[in-house]
Formats: sequence, C-alpha cells, structure tokens
Amino acid sequence: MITQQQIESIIDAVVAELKRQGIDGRGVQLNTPTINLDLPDITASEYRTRSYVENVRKPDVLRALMQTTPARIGIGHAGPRYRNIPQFIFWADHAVTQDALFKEIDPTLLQQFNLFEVQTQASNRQEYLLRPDLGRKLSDAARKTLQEKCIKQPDVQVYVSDGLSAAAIEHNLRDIFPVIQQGLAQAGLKMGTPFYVKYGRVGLLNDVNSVVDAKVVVTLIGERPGLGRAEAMSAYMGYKPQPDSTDADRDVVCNIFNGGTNPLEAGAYVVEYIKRMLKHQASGIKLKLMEQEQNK
Ligand code: B12
Repeated sequence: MITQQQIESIIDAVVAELKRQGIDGRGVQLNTPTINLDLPDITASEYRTRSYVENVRKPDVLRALMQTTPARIGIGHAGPRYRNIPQFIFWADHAVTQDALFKEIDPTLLQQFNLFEVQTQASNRQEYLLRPDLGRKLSDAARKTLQEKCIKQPDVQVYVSDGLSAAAIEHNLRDIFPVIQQGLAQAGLKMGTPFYVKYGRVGLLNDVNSVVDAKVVVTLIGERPGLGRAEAMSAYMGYKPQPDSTDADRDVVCNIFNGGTNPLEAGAYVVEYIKRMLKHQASGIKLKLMEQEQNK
C-alpha cells in the first residue's frame, strides 16, 4: 500500500525533474524552445525507395526486388506495427486520395472547354460515395438543361465527369479533349454538345443517352484514386447505351495520365474505338465477338 507521503515525494521528484527541463509545475514551458519546422519531406523519392528492414541478409536482392514494383515492400516492422517513416508516407499518400475524392473541379478548366455543368441525383459528395445508384441518374434540373442545350442524335456524345477524382480531369482534359475533338472532326463524325457532370458514375452513360440519343456515348471520368495517385482518368464508352445497358456493353480505356496511358495517345485510341463501334454497330463483349468472327 502506497502512503500519502510517498505519493507526495513522487510528485515532488517529478516536479523537480520538469523544472530541471524548463517546465513549471502546471505544465507550462518556462523557457520557450525554438521549434524547427524545417522538416524533411518524407514523401520524397529517397524515403520511398529506401529499405526499412533491419539486418537484411542480401540487401542487393531486396533493393532489386523493391525496384520491380511500386507496392510497399521492404518497409519493415517495429514489433507488430509499421516503422514510423513508412507509416507517415502511408498517411501522406492517403491524404492525397482523400483530397482527390473531395476535390471540386477547377471552374476555369470548364470555361476553357465551354463545358456547362449539371449534376446527378447525388446532392453532395458524401451521398455520392454512399449511393452509387444516384450517380447513375441525372437530376431533374440536369435532364432539363441537357434537353435545352444539347444537340440531339449526334454521332458521338462526349461528356466529362469528376467521378472519383476531379484531379484526374484537371491533369488530363487539356491534352485528351482536343485530340478527341480533332479526331472525330477528321473522321467526319458529328460531335454532340459537350458538358460536365458533377458526381457522375459510369452507368450514367445510359441516362445521358436517353436525352441526347447519340450513336456512341463517351464519358471522360476520374478513376478511383490509388494511394498517392489521383491523376488517372478513364474513358468509358458504349454504342447506343439503353436504360438496361451494363458494363458488358461498354468498353474502357483506363489509367490515362502522363506515366500511364499517355493522354494524347489515349485520345487517338478512343477515336479508333469509336470508329470500330460505329463500323460494327456494337460495343463491349458484342464488339469483341464480332471482331473475332470477322478475323476468323
Ligand atoms: C473498382 C473496379 C472494379 C470493381 C467495380 C465495382 C464498383 N462498383 O466500383 C469490380 C471489382 C467489380 C471490377 C470488376 C471488373 N473489372 Co475493374 N476496375 C476497377 C478499378 C480499380 C477502378 C474503376 C474506377 O475507378 N471506375 C470509375 C468510377 C467512377 O466508376 P463507377 O461508376 O464507380 O464504377 C463502375 C466502373 O468501375 C465499372 N468497371 C469496373 N471495371 C470495369 C471493367 C470494364 C471492362 C468495364 C466496361 C467497366 C468496369 O464498374 C463499375 C459499375 O458500373 C479499375 C482500375 C482503373 N485503373 O480504373 C479496374 C478496371 C477498370 N477493371 C478491369 C477489369 C478487366 C474488370 C473485370 C472485367 C475483371 C474480370 N475479369 O472480371 C470486371 C468487370 C466488371 C464489370 N463491371 O463488368 C480493368 C479494365 C481493363 C480494360 N482496359 O478493359 C481495369 C482497368 C483494371 C486493370 N488494370 O486491369 N472492377
């Protein structure tokens, strides 16, 4: 049993130690120390490529293995948990993902391409994330706006959507959009009125086409961001999307960014895809089967 006197002597000893370190009995710093905020950037490549495993038997082999993949290997452990630096890098990368999910598109980009904005039935980002079904339907206001502003029955309707990363649109639209526009013009194809949809999902292709009635509909949409990678965009497309069309009726050109599928090349590839769809009057699995049949 510890006595009152012993408790007081422990407290006295702790207070004496704090005073020695420059902190008074109420926890207030007596001599304000200088805080150095000039911390190293732990997201820099030197921290990412370094091995955090202790006592590696064959460091060269581990280094070579680490160079083969961006996956988080060689990060070591401190008991059951991650070591500090890999943990901090993970949190920093996760922050990039969160930022991408919640980022709003830069309005000047929409102006640059004359994209007017409409919204799906998701009323905010939280609802969009929890209810994918709402991201596949135009709001009543959006439907009315598209009725008023869009030309009907174009050969190709292209529209842009934030999807899961508005950052992806900001990174790639300036490169890919003109290539698609020029490619379609050169092929003599009539392009619909382009626009921007906030909170869109891939399946929105169907609802959009119930208004514009295009032969091919393409959405340039932000992909689900990976850890630390938010700039990848996809082009999902389908031939005459109907209310009951599924992903089996669609095609995708994915991973579009400088470092993945180059956006300029992706634009040309999308145009080629569209031509194939128009030629076979099909997309998705049907298109593949028809092309296979033709090549027999
Ligand atoms: C999430 C995801 C899935 C999820 C989708 C679930 C969901 N509700 O989100 C699941 C696990 C079901 C999935 C399945 C498949 N997927 Co997937 N998927 C992805 C991933 C990681 C992200 C997609 C994304 O961000 N979409 C954008 C958001 C906004 O769309 P969304 O409306 O929320 O979700 C729709 C799309 O994701 C779509 N979708 C997902 N995968 C695929 C694949 C194809 C070919 C199509 C047309 C549509 C499609 O399905 C969702 C519902 O409509 C991508 C990787 C990438 N780099 O993009 C691969 C990716 C798109 N998938 C791919 C593939 C191959 C498939 C499968 C065909 C695998 C298989 N053999 O079964 C199936 C097809 C399923 C389908 N929908 O018909 C490939 C496509 C390659 C290509 N160029 O054709 C990718 C690029 C991965 C890769 N690098 O290989 N996928």
